Amino acid sequence: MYWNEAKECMKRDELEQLQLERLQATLFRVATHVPFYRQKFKELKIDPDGFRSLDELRSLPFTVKQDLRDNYPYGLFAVPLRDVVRVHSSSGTTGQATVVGYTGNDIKTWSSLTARVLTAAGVGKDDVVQIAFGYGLFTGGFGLHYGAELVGASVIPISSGNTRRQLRIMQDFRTTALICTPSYALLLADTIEELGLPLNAFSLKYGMFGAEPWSEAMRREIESKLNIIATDNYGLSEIMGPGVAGECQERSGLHINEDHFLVEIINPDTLEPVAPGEIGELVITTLTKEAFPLIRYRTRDLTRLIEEPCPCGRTLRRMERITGRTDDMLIVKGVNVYPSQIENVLFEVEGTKPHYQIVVEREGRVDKITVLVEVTEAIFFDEMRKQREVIDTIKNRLASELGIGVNVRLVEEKSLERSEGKAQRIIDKRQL
Ligand code: DLL
Repeated sequence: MYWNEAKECMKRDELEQLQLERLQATLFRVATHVPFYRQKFKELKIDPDGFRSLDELRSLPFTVKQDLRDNYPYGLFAVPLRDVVRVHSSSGTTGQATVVGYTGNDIKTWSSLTARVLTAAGVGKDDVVQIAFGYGLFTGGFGLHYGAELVGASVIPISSGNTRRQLRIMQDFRTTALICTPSYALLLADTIEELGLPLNAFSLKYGMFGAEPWSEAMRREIESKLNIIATDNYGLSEIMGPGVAGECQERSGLHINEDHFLVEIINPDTLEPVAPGEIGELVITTLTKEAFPLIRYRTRDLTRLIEEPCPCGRTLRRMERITGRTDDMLIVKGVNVYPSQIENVLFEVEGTKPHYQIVVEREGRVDKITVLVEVTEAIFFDEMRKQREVIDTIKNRLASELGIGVNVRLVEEKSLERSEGKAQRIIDKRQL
């Protein structure tokens, strides 16, 4: 099932022609209306009218998060505020908040793109969709809400939090599709178990999860605990919010809405493109945004492109699930460590639960990582010898995966803080 077959299954050369035309229009738009880009183009002697091929993309300047902060709040908008009908903002936990805006057309485009992602995940007009993403300045709730209405589903805009109420409504309203972060889906699943609610009291069929990194093992756990098909979807507020990319039911990579977003994968150190199929930083140029177009935005998210065709028939290229962020990377004793590497090891060890935290501390001049991981009651209350075995297994596997020693602490089930939105996996005490 497609939402827009003509666009989702375009021939490559036609898609590239469309991308080029849309890129030309976007360059004209930013050069005319955004002083920041006008200035940059002038410095780099770029003639926005002289753009003839997508290969020339590499001559364009990058845009980074700091540029958004420097132009807070409305400096990068390409339309007057009078034409803006919606504003969203990022939380600003790692610095000054950033603000993004949408025209009426942008909202229509956004709705149609989240409708695509919903349709690819299996959600349609017969579904009852419970949106447990926050509604507000965060783009998750509203972004998927409009798409879900567009596909004709019955939408429950419950927003995040209040887990028991979520479950009651999920039962009573016969929710068939759950939309939230993967960590919140697990919390809901665990709470169902804890309350002893029978799974057949629920009507769930699909789960659409995103907004934070997760792993294949976590998908398996959620799918079996909730008896659903769980798909991954990706987006970021700077670019639009959800709707940038999403998995189809093949569940092997996220189709990028390439007719609206031009993607590149670069080496974050050299800023050069990586070889095809290699992992690097995802860079996105918006092709149709009116209020807030961005050129070569460095997402800091790490992924790789999958060139092989997908059995679902969509020709939109896929990207692999996000494996981390360049700024998530911990450098410990000179070694690069990504939380996803640790998560993968933890999940392979019998008796661990999908809840963990990585604490980084500095003792003197030496960095120390401690991984806290929840284990089943049986292990937690088992003899010391058994616990030691589990710890040693994890330590050895982490040492061979990461190349450095890591401390491991087993903690009791439910002792690590749960999140109703994005889970916080890293506690870096070095910054305190
Ligand atoms: O999280 C938008 C969104 C809402 C996407 C709902 C999907 C569903 P931000 O709050 O700006 O926007 O955070 C964007 O979250 O750069 C990634 O690092 C991370 N992220 C988003 N989706 C995924 C995903 C929304 N599927 C940042 N897998 C991005 C891994 C994700 N990381």
